[in-house]
Formats: sequence, structure tokens, C-alpha cells
Amino acid sequence: MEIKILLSCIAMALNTVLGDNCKSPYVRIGDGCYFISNDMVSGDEAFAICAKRGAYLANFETLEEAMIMKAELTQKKSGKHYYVGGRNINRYIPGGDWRWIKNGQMTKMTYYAFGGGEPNGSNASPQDCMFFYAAERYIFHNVFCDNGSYRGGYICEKY
Ligand SMILES: [Ca+2]
Repeated sequence: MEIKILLSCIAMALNTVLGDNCKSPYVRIGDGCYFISNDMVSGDEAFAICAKRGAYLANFETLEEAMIMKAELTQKKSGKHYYVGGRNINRYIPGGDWRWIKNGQMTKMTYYAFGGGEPNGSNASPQDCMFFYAAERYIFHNVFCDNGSYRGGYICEKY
């Protein structure tokens, strides 16, 4: 954790020296650098698209980050659900074991902003991906990653 804090301090210092490298189509929203796509894809596709671009599905490690993004999406009024970088890594635990996935690192979720009855996946009915869910004013819903019926927009993030 200390190394992560150190690295983010170095990243911030570099930004100060070199200028903000958050360039179009990415936009700075709060402290994050995000690309919000309205293309409709599955959770696994969204994960791969961000990774191939050298980014990752948005990590909201703090509730502040989620609320800042909620305000942004509410203003955009797209009505779409967006895939973000929360992922269940253990279907055998009731409710799952949820992590924020970023460049191969996993950060345990420290707050749960899931909607009522969520997360409701199981080993028999795995819902390991996470929507930032418009229909309930942007809370978290777990959904199937690749069964074809849960397509949504997605939010990539990068440093
Ligand atoms: Ca669900």
C-alpha cells in the first residue's frame, strides 16, 4: 500500500512537471482520467477494450470517485449503464469477493454501493462483472460478464 501511495505521488509530481497528460478522448473528471464510451459491449469485452488501449475499467476505490462520476453521468443523461472495473474473484463466497482491477493489481472493495438485492450472483449463476447502473441512479449491480444479454457502455480509466 505504501508503494502504491508513493507511485501515485510520483505520478502526480510528474503531471505537475510535464502537464496533464489526460488527452482526448480521455477527460479529467475529479482526480481521474476517464474515457466514457456509449458503445454497447459485454463486460468481458469492455475489460479487454480498455486493457488493449493501455487503460483499465474505471476503479472507484473511494466513494468520492463514484459520486463524482455519478454526477457526471447524471448530467450526460445517456440513460445507459456503464461497465466499471469492479470484479468478483470468488463465486463460492456468498455475495462474492469484490475487487477493483487495475493493470494486474486488485484492490479489495472497502465500501459497498450495490443496489437492493445485489450482488446476487452465485457459482451456478455467476455475475462477476459490475455495472454502474443508471436505472437506480448509478449504484452498483453485478451482472453476467459474457452471456450476451447484458450489454452496456463502459468507462476506461488511465493514469
Ligand atoms: Ca445482479
